[in-house]
Amino acid sequence: MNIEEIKELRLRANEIRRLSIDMIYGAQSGHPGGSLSAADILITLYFKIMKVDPANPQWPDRDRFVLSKGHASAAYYAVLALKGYFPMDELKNFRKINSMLQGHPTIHVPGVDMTTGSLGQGFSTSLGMALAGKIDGKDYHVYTLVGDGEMDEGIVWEAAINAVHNKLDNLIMIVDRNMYQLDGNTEKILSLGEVSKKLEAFGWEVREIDGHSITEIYISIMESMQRNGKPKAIVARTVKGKGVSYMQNTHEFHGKPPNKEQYEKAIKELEEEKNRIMSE
Ligand SMILES: Cc1ncc(C[n+]2csc(CCOP(=O)(O)OP(=O)(O)O)c2C)c(N)n1
Repeated sequence: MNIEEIKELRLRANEIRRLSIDMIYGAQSGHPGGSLSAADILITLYFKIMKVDPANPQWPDRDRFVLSKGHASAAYYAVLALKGYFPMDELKNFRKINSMLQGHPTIHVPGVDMTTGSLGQGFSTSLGMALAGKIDGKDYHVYTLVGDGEMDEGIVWEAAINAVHNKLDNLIMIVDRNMYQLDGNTEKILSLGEVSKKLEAFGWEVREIDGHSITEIYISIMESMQRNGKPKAIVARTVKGKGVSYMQNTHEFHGKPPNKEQYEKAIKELEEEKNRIMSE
C-alpha cells in the first residue's frame, strides 16, 4: 500500500466516524464509543481486504464478515453504504421504526452476513461459516470483529476451542481491545488480562497491533491469510470513542448519544482531523 492509498483509507475512516455520529445524534440513540474504535478496522477490511460484490451480496464465494459486537452497527452500516450495498440516504433511517437499519444488524440488510447483538453469538456463528467453507471446499475467509467486553461471554471461549479443533485457518478474529465495555474498564469488571497469551494457549496464531494504524491492520490481516491449520486472531489495541476527545477512554458514551452541544463539538473535531489528514 502506498502513502496515497493509506491517506484515502484514513479519510474514509474519518467519514465513517462522522456518519456514525450523525446517525446516532439523529436517532438520539446508539453506541458511539465502540463504533468509533472500530472504524479503521472496518474500512481496511471492506476497502482493501475483503472479496465482496455489493451488486451481488449473496455471491457464494464472497468473504464473510460478522460484526459480533453488533451494537457498533452505526459504523458498520456507514461502511456498507459507502461500499455501495444500499443508498447513503438510508443511513438517515438508523434506528427508526420500520427501517431496515435497526440498532443491531440483521440479515435483512444487504451485505450483512449474520444477525448479531447478543454478545458472543456472532463469533460462534462465524466459526460455523468457516467450517462450512471447509466442508464445501470454498476459498473464502471469514472475518469477525469481537469486543473485549464481549469476551466475558463463555461462548467465545467454547468457540475458540472448537476453531482450533477444526483447524479453521480460514477464520480471522479481530479483537477490538479498547479496554472499556458497557459500564467501565474491562480489567475492573472482569479482567481479560493478556488476551493474546490466552488465545495462543488455546492454539490460535495471534498478532497484536495498533488498531488505528491502517498499515498495521492491513499487514496483520495479510499475514493471517496463511493456510497453516490454525485460526488467526488479531488483537487490535484501540481507543474507545477514537476521534472525539470527550468520548475517548470512557464508558460514558458506550450507549449514549451526544446532546446538541456535544454533537457540534464532535463534528468540529472530526472536521479538523479530516483537514489535518488532507494537508499531510
Ligand atoms: C448477551 C449480551 N449481554 C449483554 C449485552 C449488553 N451489552 C451490549 S454492549 C455491551 C458491552 C460490550 O463491550 P465491548 O465488547 O467491549 O464493546 P465495545 O467497547 O467495543 O463497544 C453489553 C454488556 C448484550 N448485547 N448481549
